[in-house]
Amino acid sequence: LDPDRVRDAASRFPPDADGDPPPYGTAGFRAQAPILPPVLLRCGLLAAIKSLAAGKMCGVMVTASHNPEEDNGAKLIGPVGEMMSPEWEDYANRLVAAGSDDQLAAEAAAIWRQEGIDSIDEGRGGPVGGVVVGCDNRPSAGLLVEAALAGVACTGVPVVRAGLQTTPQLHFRVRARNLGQPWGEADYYDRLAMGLAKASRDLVGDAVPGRWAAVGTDGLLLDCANGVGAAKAEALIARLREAGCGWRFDVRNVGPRGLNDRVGADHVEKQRALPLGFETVAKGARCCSIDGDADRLVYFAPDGKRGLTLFDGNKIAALLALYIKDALKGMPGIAETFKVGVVQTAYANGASTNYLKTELGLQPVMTSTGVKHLHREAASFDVGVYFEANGHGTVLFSNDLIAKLRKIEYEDEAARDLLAMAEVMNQAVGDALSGMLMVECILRRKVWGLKEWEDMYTDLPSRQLKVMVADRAVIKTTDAETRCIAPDSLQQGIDAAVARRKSGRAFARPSGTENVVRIYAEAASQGEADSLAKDVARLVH
Ligand code: NG1
Ligand code: ZN
Repeated sequence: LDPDRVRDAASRFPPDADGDPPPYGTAGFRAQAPILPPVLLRCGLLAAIKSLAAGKMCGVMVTASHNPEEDNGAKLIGPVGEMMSPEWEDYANRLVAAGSDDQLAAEAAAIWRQEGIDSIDEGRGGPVGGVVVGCDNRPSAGLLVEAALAGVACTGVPVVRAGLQTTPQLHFRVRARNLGQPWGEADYYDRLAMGLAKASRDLVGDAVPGRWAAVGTDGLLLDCANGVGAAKAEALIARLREAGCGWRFDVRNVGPRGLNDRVGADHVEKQRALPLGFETVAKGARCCSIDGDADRLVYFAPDGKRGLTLFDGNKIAALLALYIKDALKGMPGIAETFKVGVVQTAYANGASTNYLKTELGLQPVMTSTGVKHLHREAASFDVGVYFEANGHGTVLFSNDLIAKLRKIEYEDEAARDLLAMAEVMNQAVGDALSGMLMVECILRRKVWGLKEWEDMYTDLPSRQLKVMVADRAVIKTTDAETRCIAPDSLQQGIDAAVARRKSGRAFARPSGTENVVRIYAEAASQGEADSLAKDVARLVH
């Protein structure tokens, strides 16, 4: 690594003199866009080192997901399309904390040595790697992409501009390239369209299958949060049409203005409010929202009183898990050897956890918030379903299982269904467009309207609050963030408040993406859930 080239690149994107650099949070770096160019430079640099260490392509996605348009951020993508491991998050923090150009050159050189890049390269006869940089449609993207590219280029590692991409598309691309599979954007749409044709057993040919029309369901209204997912959803739908799919989609909130502003999955899930532009949609219509970078998906139906019925990540996970369980019933004798698991966080509604246990006989695994934790757990199963309540999730299939299914796919319909599901569901990361196709497919296959889906289980009333505090880091948690171990008497207070409510459950944790403490409460009635959340908020203050 040539320190002069690192210093040169860094001098073009100097850090802000005042203000601390942002820490690596739940899903990468996030902050107001003006302070981010030096952070993106460092992300590019780190992704380049990672790609050399692995001898594979890595990625940098410039996005702040569901956060306001003025914010931006970076998600780092490892060689199998995964999020960076904790060890590399530490490296990222070290580079971002390096204020001066000299400090940066020294830190980068230290990581380079620690990873033994020079000797790896000699062994391979020269550097192998590459970094692909993509972005969402925020106005600040241009400069931040340049900064990331400069960070890569100063290492000599080849860089690729992917332009506008959804986060899951970029993860898909990195993973597919490194696996030697078709990786272009068109290949992404092809895979989804072909997978859907198989998963739906050619139901795609019908606009509205007769039996299904009887449950009163029609096309899907899609709220794209005015984000990058709008154009990509349209491209996907065009590809579905080409493949003969007659399903109706009505794509709304297609931007370019108003990103995440009272629209999108986060708004719908957290505010339980209709997105802008859906005020006059008929009661009971099937709608879904994705977030600003299209890695979250929630479904909803207007209730006719300006409110809505929500189908959050847990409800989506329950539907997917039921479908998988049903498919496995079609392969007796073999299915018992497959390990099927569902991964949730403490934000999962207690009723969903209960449904998975009692109705599906699954024992959900609980992890800390953040998809990287859920993903890791899910990957330990043959079929691992994971979803955060906010709608981020997917279904992972082990290589071993895929190989077994391939052997029997010609004689076994259920094996074909599962293989098709593995094609539709993004195997790298949660993907709103993948999830949407799979949900649409399952509802049609089951001849289910929203009513049937809703009736799988009834959510316990819940409430989420955010509390501003001077220093959110004073709150420390354990047991997958369900219990506080600091400050001292906080957990005792929460326990006492919970004990005063019927079926109460509550916890508080510092956010990893915003300067707030998040409170979650659920109880037998909405009034009790609300007052429990307020009590906990008071304890946190
Ligand atoms: P924080 O801010 O750490 O709660 C939020 C979400 C996460 C995850 C990240 C990344 C909630 C309660 N938290 O994290 O699930 O999606 O953003 O986008 O929704
Ligand atoms: Zn997102």
